[in-house]
Amino acid sequence: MDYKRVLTIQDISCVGQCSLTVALPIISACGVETAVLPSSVLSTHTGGFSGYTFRDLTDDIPAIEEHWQKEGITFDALYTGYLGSTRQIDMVSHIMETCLKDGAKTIVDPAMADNGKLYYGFDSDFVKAMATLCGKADIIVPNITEACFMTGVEYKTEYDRAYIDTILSSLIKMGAKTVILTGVTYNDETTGVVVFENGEYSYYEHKKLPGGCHGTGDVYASAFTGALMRGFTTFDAAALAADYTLLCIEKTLPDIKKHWYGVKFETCIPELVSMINK
Ligand code: PXL
Repeated sequence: MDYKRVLTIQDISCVGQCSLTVALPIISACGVETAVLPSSVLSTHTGGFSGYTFRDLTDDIPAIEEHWQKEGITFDALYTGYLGSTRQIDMVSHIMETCLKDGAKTIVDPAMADNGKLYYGFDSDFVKAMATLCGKADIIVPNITEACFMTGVEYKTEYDRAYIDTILSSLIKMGAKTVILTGVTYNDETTGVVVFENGEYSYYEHKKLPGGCHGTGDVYASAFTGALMRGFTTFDAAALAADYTLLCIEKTLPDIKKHWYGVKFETCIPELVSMINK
C-alpha cells in the first residue's frame, strides 16, 4: 500500500467533535499518516457553548515550521480547516511553500460559516484572507454559505443549476482550481455535493436526512482527504465522504437533543475502513 503523510492545520476544540479531534482519527482510519499542527486550543467549539476558553498558538507556528525544515520533514498533502486569524492564514500560506513535497496536494476547507452566517468571531477581513488562501489551494471544500461570503454572490436557500454555476465561476475567478461544493440541494428529497474539476461539473446526489448536525463539514473534509490520499479520484473521494458523513448523521439524529454539539462519527469508523479498502 502506498503510505502517505498528511499535515492538517486547525484548532483543537477539546470537546465538540470537530476540527482536529475529527481529522486525526478519520484520516488515520483511512490508513494515512496524520501529522497535526494545532492552531489554537479551545475548551469547546464556538457553535453553541458559551464561556469557552481560547488559547491562540499562532506564535508557536514559525518555530514548528523551522524545526520541520531543519529535520527535512515534508508532507504529501496539507489539509486546513478552522483557522483563528488572518495572521494564522498567512503562516499557513508560508507552510504551503516550505513543507510540502513536489506534487503535494493542498486542500482547504474554509471552515468559517454555515446557514448564511459567519461563525462567531470572524469578519470581512478574515473572509478576504481565506479567499486568498483558497485561491492558492489545489482543492477547496466550501459549503454554499462560505462560497457566497468569499465571492460576494448573494446567499440563497432555494436555487437552480444556474445559481450554482454562478458560484462556481466566481470561485474560479477568485483563483480556485478544483471545487467540492457541499450541501447542494435541488429538490426536497435529495441533496449532494458538486465536484468542479478541469472545468467539468459533476454531482453526487444522495438522500436528504430530516436534520443536520454540527461538525459535519469537518467529518466530510477529513474523509475526503483520507480517501484522496488513498488514491481515490476527486469524484470518488467526494462521494465516499458524502456516504460516510450521511451514515454519521443517521447514527446521531435519534439522540440529537442530547448530542447536539457534534456527530457520532466514531460509531461508523468500521464502515469507513471497509469503504476505503474496497
Ligand atoms: O469547523 C467547525 C469548527 C471548528 N472549530 C471551532 C469551531 C467550529 C464551528 O463552530 O467553533 C473552534
